[in-house]
Amino acid sequence: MPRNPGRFITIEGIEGAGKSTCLAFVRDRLIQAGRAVLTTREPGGTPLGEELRALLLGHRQEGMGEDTELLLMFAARAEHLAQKILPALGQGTDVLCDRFTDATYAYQGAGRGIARERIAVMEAWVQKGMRPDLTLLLDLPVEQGLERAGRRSAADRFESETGRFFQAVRQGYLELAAAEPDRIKRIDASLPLAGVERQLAEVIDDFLKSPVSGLKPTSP
Ligand code: Z5A
Repeated sequence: MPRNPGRFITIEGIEGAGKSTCLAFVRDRLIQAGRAVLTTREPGGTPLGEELRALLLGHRQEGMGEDTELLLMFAARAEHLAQKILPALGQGTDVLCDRFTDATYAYQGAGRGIARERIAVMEAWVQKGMRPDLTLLLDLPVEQGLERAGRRSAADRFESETGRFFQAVRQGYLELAAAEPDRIKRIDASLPLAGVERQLAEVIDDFLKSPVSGLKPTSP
């Protein structure tokens, strides 16, 4: 008998929202529920994807054009899907990914100003209708996210963007969540960690009660 496909869960949010911190909590919650889980990230997740990530985030490519940036994000994603995400889902393993295509709509779309329709063309081409089953959007005021992120190491090419850029990215994420409330769950990430984890636990537990949906088609 064929196995149920794994579930594809993504975590999104602006800089310093707490994605890496929360990824471990969500992974542990899924494992406690008896799920096999693969964690990964974008851009990256494969040897080629990690090389593309270094190009995308590094300061050596400061003048990178926005179309180039968009195409490299999707090139990394195509590799990631083929080499890692789809094989794992096919074996019944849940895939928990730090960022995916919602980040492209938020950063390259709302942030850089690339038209949504152009991103949708790339999404359809690379993903062929495949989308996350659940997306956890860690939302908090930009100043708070930047303050948290500022406690860490030197800023990469994205982290060096202005507060205005991140305001546009946050707004972009909130619009995505408003358009797809069933898939994208907004988590108030401004709270202390225990409060964030409480919300995550509730959403994950509800999600696990729902029937396995497999790979969701892209909405028209
Ligand atoms: N990008 C893109 O443009 N287009 C795309 O399609 C994709 C990505 C896929 C790399 O992503 C960049 O790629 C990203 C967008 C772009 N650039 N930016 N910005 P990334 O995910 O690797 O980079 P990031 O946003 O900088 O994520 P991060 O550095 O991993 O931050 P985070 O995971 O959201 O936060 P954190 O490391 O878990 O937490 C930050 C600090 O806050 C840390 O000290 C924690 O201990 C603390 N923290 C976390 N939660 C809390 C709470 N609740 N209270 C208090 N303190 C907390």
